[in-house]
Amino acid sequence: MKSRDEVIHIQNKHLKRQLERIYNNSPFYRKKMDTHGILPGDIRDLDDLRKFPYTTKDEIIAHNKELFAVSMKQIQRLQSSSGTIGNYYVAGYTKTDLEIWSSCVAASLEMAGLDSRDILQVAFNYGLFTGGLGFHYGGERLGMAVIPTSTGSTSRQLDFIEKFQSTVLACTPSYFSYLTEEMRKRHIQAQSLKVAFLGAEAWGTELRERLQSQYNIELFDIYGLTEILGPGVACECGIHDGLHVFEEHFYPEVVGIESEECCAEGEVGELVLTTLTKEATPLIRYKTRDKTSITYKRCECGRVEARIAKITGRIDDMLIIKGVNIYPQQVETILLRQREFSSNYILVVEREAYLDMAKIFIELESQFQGLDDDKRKEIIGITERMIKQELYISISITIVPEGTIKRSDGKAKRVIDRRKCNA
Ligand code: DLL
Repeated sequence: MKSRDEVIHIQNKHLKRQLERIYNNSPFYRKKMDTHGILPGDIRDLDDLRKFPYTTKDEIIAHNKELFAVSMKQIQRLQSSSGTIGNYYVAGYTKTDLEIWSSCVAASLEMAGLDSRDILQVAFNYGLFTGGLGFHYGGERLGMAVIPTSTGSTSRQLDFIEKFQSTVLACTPSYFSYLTEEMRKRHIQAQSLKVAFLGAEAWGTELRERLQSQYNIELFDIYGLTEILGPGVACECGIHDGLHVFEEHFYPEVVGIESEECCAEGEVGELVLTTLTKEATPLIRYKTRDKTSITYKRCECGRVEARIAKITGRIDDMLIIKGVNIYPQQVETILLRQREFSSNYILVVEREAYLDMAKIFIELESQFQGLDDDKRKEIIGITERMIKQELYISISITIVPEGTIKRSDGKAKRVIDRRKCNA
């Protein structure tokens, strides 16, 4: 394993080459650097990088094609983030970019102790979304048998696990919750499954504890985004104390959400990423809008790479209800403290007579469907009080029959903000 100094040395070397590349080949960055009077040689190392202006999502969507630092002839793949026409970002990959991507995903799988004897079932969507193909090539690179079940068709998904004894599942946490719910209902043991990689949306430690206590499956959090790569920017090791960033390829910073100043180690802010080796669509100091903190302490596993804390949501997802700022993830954390509540819920915000009203509709876990009215009232009361005490807002909770909340095989939609429609 490398020392911290070696990692920084490699990063500085890559950064130098990256700045030359973008100045010479990316019209977007050439213009940005000229506007700010920056030449590649002005930034000698990572400390100097603070002089470089941030890159935002709005900018890269507006100047998507000018951002490319290679011609279409050198492109081997395009992937894209979701979004309506005119509001999504397309990332390009050269042959080298694809090799680096699969090596990052393969390294993530290895961190979980997996190898070529494992069978990886990829239940992320295949297509423009990076989850499916990202895991697919990462698994193949490690020599695993890869089953591209993609999303949907839950019966077939479970059938494959049973028939072909998949040992690893990769999907969103909400789809994993749904699959385990179905396994329980259908009395499927799925004993071959030993590891699941969950990512593409935020999920808390409460969900991990709940799922791991029911199934003997070790859950690994994997993070990534289309703009930077796809899955494999950072991943947990077996210690599960933060996600190791693949720092040879991505330089992470955490900056104040309002101040945009660099945060101290451990302080929560916005994650900013620089791609150090990406050839086709390089990004410098990209503001991800994801909330986390960073530590450079050596992990108990021995690795020295920086670790980011579990992402606690997107800054854009922040809701202002009656003037109070809350993140959906904070609500979920409180809900899941009651073991009777399932992770199938929806938070509805609306405006009634000029007042914001927030309501939660939630299902009970299957084994608690028979809960009597008194007990239902009790857990509702406890949870409503906790929300009031911790988030300073009143949210009413209603328990709905099992199956009412729409299940998701991709990123789940947990919030309906009707105020936006009425505005
Ligand atoms: O979600 C890439 C991915 C696929 C990551 C599969 C992990 C597994 P996008 O669709 O571009 O790419 O969405 C990126 O999803 O900025 C975060 O807000 C969120 N996100 C991704 N991974 C995590 C995670 C993929 N582990 C956006 N925890 C990011 C929390 C995550 N949020």
